[in-house]
Amino acid sequence: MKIDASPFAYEFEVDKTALVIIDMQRDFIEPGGFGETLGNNVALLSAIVPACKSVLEAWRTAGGLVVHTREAHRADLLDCPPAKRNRGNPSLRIGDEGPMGRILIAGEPGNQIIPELAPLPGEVVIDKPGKGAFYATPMHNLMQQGGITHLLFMGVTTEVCVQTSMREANDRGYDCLLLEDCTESYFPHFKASAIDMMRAQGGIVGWTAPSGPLLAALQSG
Ligand code: TIU
Repeated sequence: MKIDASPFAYEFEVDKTALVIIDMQRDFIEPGGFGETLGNNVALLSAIVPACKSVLEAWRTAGGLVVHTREAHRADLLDCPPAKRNRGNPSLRIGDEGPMGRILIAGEPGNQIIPELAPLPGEVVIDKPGKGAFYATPMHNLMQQGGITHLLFMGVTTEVCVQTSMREANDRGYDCLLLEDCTESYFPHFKASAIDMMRAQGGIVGWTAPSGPLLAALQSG
């Protein structure tokens, strides 16, 4: 398949491509979670949910591999460096009890992916202790075993976990496309800048495109 993208057309084969949905978990999208403890207005992020859902459903129908990530720490916090826990003096720290359970801890209610985008049985779910999907996770091994060469990115936040993951993927040799209307930041100008910098210099980190051309390509097979 070939779709219009920036800085030029993006070509991929569905069976060698994974849709990677970064951290669409309650911690970032709902009040009372990690995003809000950092001082952010979380209301901005839910606007992308319908577009993400359309892409996810079309991708499932096409039979493509789906990967969901969650920023998640062990209950004993052994995978959470004190520097991360203390940075910015948040109102509630990672591991503290919040309105949706312990902040950013695997298995807690706040750590679940929002119901609209919930993983289906058999889809890959990666719990990651860092901002990137590759650091201290089996992501690269799983993609290599699955013959995946191309990654389509959605999720939050654009300039933090999405950008970090896409840069990690680019350095490992994947051709990456970021879906512009399926990613969001607490800072709209950071979203715009992150998109610009990733596709600049001939696609130095990868490609970007709105979801429309992808949906159209998937529908026409
Ligand atoms: N704070 C912020 O913008 N993001 C994160 O801490 N994690 C993710 O982006 N998932």
